[in-house]
Amino acid sequence: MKLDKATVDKIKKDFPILKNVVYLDNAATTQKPKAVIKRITDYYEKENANIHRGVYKLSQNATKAYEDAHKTVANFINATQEEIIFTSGTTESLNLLAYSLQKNISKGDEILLTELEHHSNLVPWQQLAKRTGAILKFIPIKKDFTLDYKEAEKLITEKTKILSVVHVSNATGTVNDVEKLCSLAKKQDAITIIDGAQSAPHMKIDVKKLDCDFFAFSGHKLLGPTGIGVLFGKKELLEKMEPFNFGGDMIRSVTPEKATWNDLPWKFEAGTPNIVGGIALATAIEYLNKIGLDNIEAYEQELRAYALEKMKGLNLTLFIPKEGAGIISFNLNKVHAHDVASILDDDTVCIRGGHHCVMPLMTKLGIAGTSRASFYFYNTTEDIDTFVAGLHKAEDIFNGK
Ligand code: C6P
Repeated sequence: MKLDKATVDKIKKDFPILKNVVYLDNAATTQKPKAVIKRITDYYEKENANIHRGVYKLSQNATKAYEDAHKTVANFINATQEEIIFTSGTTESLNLLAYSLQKNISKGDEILLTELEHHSNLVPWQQLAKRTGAILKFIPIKKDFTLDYKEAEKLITEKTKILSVVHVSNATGTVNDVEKLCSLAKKQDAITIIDGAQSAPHMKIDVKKLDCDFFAFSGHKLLGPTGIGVLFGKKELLEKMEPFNFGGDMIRSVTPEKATWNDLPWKFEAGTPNIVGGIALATAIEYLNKIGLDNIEAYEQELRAYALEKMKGLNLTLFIPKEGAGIISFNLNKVHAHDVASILDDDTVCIRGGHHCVMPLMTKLGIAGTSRASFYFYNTTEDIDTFVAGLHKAEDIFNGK
């Protein structure tokens, strides 16, 4: 579906909340279309039952819908159903890995990240390093906010046991060449992990093409509900890994002394899962598929170019690469990021101001935080006009006009 003005205007009507706000904080979370909201209410009104337990029809239908949701997610990223674990979000997916991969890590082993990592792909590895004596290393960024791939080549050595990298930076919009990094890491037999929180909602993901071992993303950043996320893992690795949570659905058999584990992916989904979250996530993905991820990516590039052109008259510093995703991080030179966000809020424009959960990156850049506008396919050039008008207003207020 080509995203021209008439189409986007029509799409916008699918999102009830967008009647009330200009929403440009899509990197934080996205708004939900009526189809997703309806799927949640329909489930609770007509279909609610626990899964993998009941012999009655209601439970069997819920089980089928939940299992089918795994298939929908698998097709979305070119994986198989057993390789898709539902978690509560990217953060939990990465924490699961940092626990379950612990047996692969010994003192002195290296875990390689980048300087662009979100805290969710940094702190779990800091904790793993603390537990095991492993060493964290970081691929640096250059002045243009892109990764230094020459340094990456030097940093990936036989000591590298895990490479865990962000695909698209939530702070700068930098799109990392994760395929290249994974291929370099594979030559050293390292485990490769991609934090896809900011890529899966905005570009076509093919885990076979990326050839990564693991890929994590969140449902709420791609039209789905909060509290549901995904961990893709290659089957042969998931089979060898120990579960992270124990009890309920992940069990095959139990004696007073020991237990054995269920098949994939249920081995990693302990307890009663977020059933409705998984089912509504599938509805969100079906909605995205109708539009097409390639169309979404291309349209967001148009919005980015339009916004950057419009922002030219402002006195600001940009913290983005020349080419990047639909995320614009900037500081109005005289106005604190929180003040920018508050002034825009007066005109019902939602953007984020702050450190964006990437404090080490902010420290490296010598700033406390940035203002950040992040786009999705339901945004329009009119949204950007309102946003830029708000920025002029903020500048005028702080210039005493
Ligand atoms: N970034 C933002 O405003 P969760 O919270 O688990 O759904 O996602 C965590 C996460 C992991 N990696 C990246 C690259 C992310 O951007 C995020 C979430 C939000 O930028 C909230 S801080």
